[in-house]
Amino acid sequence: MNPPPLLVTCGLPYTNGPCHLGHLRTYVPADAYVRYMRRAGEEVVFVCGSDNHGTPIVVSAEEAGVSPRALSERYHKHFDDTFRRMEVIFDRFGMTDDPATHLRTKAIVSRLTENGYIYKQIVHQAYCTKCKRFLPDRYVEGVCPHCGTPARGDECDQGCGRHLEPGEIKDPVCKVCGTKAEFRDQEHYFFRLSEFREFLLSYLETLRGTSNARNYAIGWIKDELHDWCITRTLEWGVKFPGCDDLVVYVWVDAPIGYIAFTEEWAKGAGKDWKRYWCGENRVTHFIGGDIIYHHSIFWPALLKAAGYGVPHAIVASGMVKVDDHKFSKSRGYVVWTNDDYLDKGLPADYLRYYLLAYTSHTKELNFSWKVFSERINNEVVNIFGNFVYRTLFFAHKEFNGVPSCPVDPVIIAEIEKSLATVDGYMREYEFKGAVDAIMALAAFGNTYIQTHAPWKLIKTDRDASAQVIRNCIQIAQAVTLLIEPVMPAKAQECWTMLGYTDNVTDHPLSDATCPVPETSIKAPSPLFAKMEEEQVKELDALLQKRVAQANKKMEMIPMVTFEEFQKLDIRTGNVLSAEPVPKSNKLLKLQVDIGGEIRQIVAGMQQFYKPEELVGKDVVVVTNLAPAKIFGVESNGMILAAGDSASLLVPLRPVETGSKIR
Ligand code: B3M
Ligand code: ZN
Repeated sequence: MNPPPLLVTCGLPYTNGPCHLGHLRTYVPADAYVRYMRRAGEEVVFVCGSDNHGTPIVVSAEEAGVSPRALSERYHKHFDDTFRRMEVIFDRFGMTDDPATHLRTKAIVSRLTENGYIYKQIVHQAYCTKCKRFLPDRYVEGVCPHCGTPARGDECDQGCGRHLEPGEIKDPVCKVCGTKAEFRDQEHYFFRLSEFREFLLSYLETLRGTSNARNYAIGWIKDELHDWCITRTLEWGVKFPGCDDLVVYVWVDAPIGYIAFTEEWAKGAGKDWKRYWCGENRVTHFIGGDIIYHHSIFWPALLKAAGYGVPHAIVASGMVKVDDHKFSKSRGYVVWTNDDYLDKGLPADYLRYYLLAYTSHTKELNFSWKVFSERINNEVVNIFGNFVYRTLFFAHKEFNGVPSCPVDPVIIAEIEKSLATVDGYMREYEFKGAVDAIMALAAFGNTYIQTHAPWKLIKTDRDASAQVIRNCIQIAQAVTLLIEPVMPAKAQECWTMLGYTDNVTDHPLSDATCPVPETSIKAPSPLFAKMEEEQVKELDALLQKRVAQANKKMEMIPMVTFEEFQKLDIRTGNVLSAEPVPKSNKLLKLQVDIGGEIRQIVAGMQQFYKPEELVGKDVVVVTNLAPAKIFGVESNGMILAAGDSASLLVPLRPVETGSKIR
C-alpha cells in the first residue's frame, strides 16, 4: 500500500507585526523541504495561515486603535506577500479567524466534551482592579514559578520555556497600566491533559522530526502533567460552544487552523482532507524552538482525544541571533525581511542559502552582514557561480553548445553519490548537510575543470577538450537540479542557460544523471553578483544605528512630576559615627543625625573614605527610602554621592542639621 501523502505545515505567524528573520528560519527550510520532496517524487501539500486570535493580537490592536480583525487582515496580507517574495509558496495560506477554523474548532471541542475530556473548574485568575478586568495571558506579566525568570502570563518566554497556566504566574502586574494584579475566582473549562501522560510518553518516543521536539517534551512531562485550562475571558476568538462570554485559548484554535487550511485547500483541489488528518498520516510540522511545548504536548493530546490522527513529525528550529546578540526587536537586534533585505534589492535566494547553509537546523543561527556577505561571496559566487559560468562560457565559445559525446561513468558515479548524500540529509531535516553536499559537487566540478584545463587541451586535442566540457555540463545540470529547493530563482536562470525551455521544477531529481540534450548554448551572463564591500558596510551601519537608537530609548529615564519629586524626603544630616561592616570590604555603617532623629545607614564607601574622615561631616540623606538589610545590617536611608569615587554631596554653606532639600 502507498504511504499516506505528506502534509507539511509551518507555525502560524501572529498578525501583530511584520515578518523578520526569526520567522524565516522556520518558513524557508520548510519550503525547501517541500520543494525537495516533490522533486523526489512525493505528493506534498504545504499549508499555513496567519494566527489572528489571542491576547497578542488584542493588545496590539488596542495600541494601534484598530479592530483585531482589521489588524489581522493588514498583517495577513503582509505575510502572504512577503512569503511569496521569499519564494515560500503555500498551497493554502488561510486565516484562523475565517469560518473554516471557527467551525473545525467548535467541532473538535464538542467532540472533546462528548468524549468526557472537558470539565469546569474555578481558577484564580489575575485581575486588574484599576482596569477592572481579568488579565488573560499577555495582559499580565510577572515571574515564572518554575525558574524565577520574568515571564508572560501564559509562557516563560525568556527562561525555561514552559507553558504557564492561568493563576500560576508569580507577582503578576497588569501589562496595560502597570498595577499590581490580584487573583480573583472565575469559572473556566479544562481539558484532561493529565490523562494523556502515558500516551504522550510513548508517542514522543517514536515521533519523527528533530530530536529537540522529542526531548524537551519528554523532559517536561516526565515528572508531571497537569490538566489544561482551555478558555479565556476575551471577546475576540472562537466562542467556547455553549458559553458566549468565553473564547477558547488561542493555542486550541491556532493548530486546528492547520486542519482548517487543509480543508480549504482540499475543497479547491477536489481532494479529501480526511486523508491527511484522520488515521495514519504524514503530517509534518515545522515550528520555532519556542513553541515545542504546544506542538509536542497539547496538540497530539488534543488530536488523540478528539479521534484524529496524531502528527507524524515535528521539526523545530534553533534560535536566531543577530550580531551574536539574542534576537530582540526592542533592542534593535532584528532584520526585517522587507525593509532591511528585500527592499534593498537583495535576492531572496541569498538569504535562503544563508538560512539553510549556516548551521544545523536545531542549532543557533547567527546573522551578521559580514558573515552573510562572506558566505555568499565565497560559496555561492565563487564556487557555484564560477563553476557554472566557466563551463557554459567555454561550451558556448568553443562548441556553441553541448558537445556530442557520452558522459564519463566516473562523473555519473560522482553525481549519483551526491544525490544519495543529499537525499539522506534532507530526509533527516539536516538542511546544512544537504547544502554542503551540493556545494561539494560544485566544488568538485570546479576542481575538475581547473585540473583538466579544457582551454589548454583544445589547442592539442579538441575531442578531449569536448569530453571535459561535456562532463562539466552534466555536473552543472546536477547542481542546478539539486540547488532548486535552496535557490529556486537562480536555479531556473541556470536551467535556462543550460538550453532548457521548460521549468526546472518540472524535472525530478533523478534527471540529474540523464544526458543533457545537445542544444546550443548562448553566451552566459554571471548568475550571481558579489556583495560589494560598500553595500555591506551600509547595511551594517543601518543595523548598528538601530541598535544605538534602541539603547538610547532604553536609557531614557521617564519624566517625574513635581508632585512625584516631592514624595522624596531629602535632608541634610550630620555623621555621628562610622565603622566598617564586618566581613565586607565595601560597606560602612554610619549613624547620622537627621535633625533630632538618629538613623543607621549602610553606604558603599569603605574604599573611598576612612571612617574617621566622615565623622562630623554634613551630608545629604534621602530619609524616606524603604528600609533594607544590607549584609545583614539594617539601613534606613541613603547618603547621596556622585561619580565613581563616591564624592559626597555636601551643603556649600552651613545649614541647620535636618534642613529639607528643596
Ligand atoms: N502564532 C506564533 C508563535 O508563538 C504562534 C504560532 C502558532 S502555531 C499553531 O511563534
Ligand atoms: Zn520559567
